[in-house]
Amino acid sequence: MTSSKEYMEIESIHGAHNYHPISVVIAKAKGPWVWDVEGKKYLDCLSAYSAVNQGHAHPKIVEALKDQLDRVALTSRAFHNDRMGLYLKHLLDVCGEGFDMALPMNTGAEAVETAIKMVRRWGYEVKGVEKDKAEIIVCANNFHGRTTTIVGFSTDPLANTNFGPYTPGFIVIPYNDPEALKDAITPNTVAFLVEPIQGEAGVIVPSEGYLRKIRDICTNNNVLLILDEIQTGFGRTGKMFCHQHEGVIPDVMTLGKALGGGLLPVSAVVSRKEIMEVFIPGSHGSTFGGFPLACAVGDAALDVLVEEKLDQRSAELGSYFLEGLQKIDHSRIKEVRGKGLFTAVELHEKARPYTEKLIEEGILAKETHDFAIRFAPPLVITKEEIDWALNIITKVLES
Ligand code: IF1
Repeated sequence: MTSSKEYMEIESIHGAHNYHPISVVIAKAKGPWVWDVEGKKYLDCLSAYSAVNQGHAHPKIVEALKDQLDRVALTSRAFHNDRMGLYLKHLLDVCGEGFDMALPMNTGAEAVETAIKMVRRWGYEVKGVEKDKAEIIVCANNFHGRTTTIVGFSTDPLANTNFGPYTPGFIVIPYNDPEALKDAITPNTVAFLVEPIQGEAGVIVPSEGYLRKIRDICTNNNVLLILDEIQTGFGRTGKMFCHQHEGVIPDVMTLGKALGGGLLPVSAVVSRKEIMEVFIPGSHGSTFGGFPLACAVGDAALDVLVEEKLDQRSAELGSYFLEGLQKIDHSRIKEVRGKGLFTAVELHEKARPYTEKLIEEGILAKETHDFAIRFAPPLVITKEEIDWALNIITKVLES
């Protein structure tokens, strides 16, 4: 048998060094648990950055994938397939009021790129912005993906250094600052692209009322509001979508991660018909976007979220978990924050030694931006498992 160390060595020789993973080699996973090559068991508190909300290898989603494999996996969009229409209808039902058309893609970054193309076209063809003058407002410390256009408006040097020249037409404002949005809007502004909670920035929860304020500002200025719910969507924050906490509806929403049920990259943009209809045949697409296998998995992933009420579970267990984290008593803790099962503990010191200790103790968690540790377990986690985790987290952070 090959050891974890050997797997890491061979990966390091042959794989590009665009990551510095924590030294755990995962070989198996089920529900909220994963096992390494040596058979050691860990509680997954990252959930593949919220792509595994339904838990690893959920039987219903695995079965849907296997069934579809026996029928047809891939058709391309040159032909229709018998899964896509029903799947998109299902997705829109789950998205609720305000969304009546969807465009399927694969990765989150592709969904964001799709949204960018769509609102630019809307700007020229509906709003009447002069050719090539469209502006999209984004926030500092955003994370929307890794394409050249998207990293061009990132403010993180790790993500964007020496990848220029960058795509023009993006204006950066501070997060959680409605006045800055007002000031940045010009007649050429077509959209405001923002995360309802900033994930990569360290689970930054904006002030109560922020989403309502930016919704109003966008509406009053004929600017489209694009919410990137790729990480916050599908129950992670205690509602099916994070914007539902404030009862607002974006014009455009990007979705991904948990839409693939932890099995496949499945993403989508949802919006209203009059906006989505700027796409005509030939203007956008993807070889795999909307492929039958993804639709089958997406359907089952949505079923599991709804049937198991994972949004409610996230709300209830999330408050419980957050309370537990807030009870941890040590001066090294600067702040504990979160919504639903999307939480982070920010320290006054570097977090890496603590994530390493947590891993020794059987909890997979990852630090973000040096000082914060993100805790975002699969939403199928039980209260008993949370108690077990809180015990260990408390011990490690108070040591
Ligand atoms: C990596 C971060 C999380 C996202 C939002 C779009 C995308 C993401 C709000 C793009 C992706 C992932 C990417 C992944 C790590 C992870 C991440 F730390 F990088 F920022 F979750 F916090 N919008 N986030 O969070 O989706 O194209 O990756 O499917 O790059 O290692 P994608």
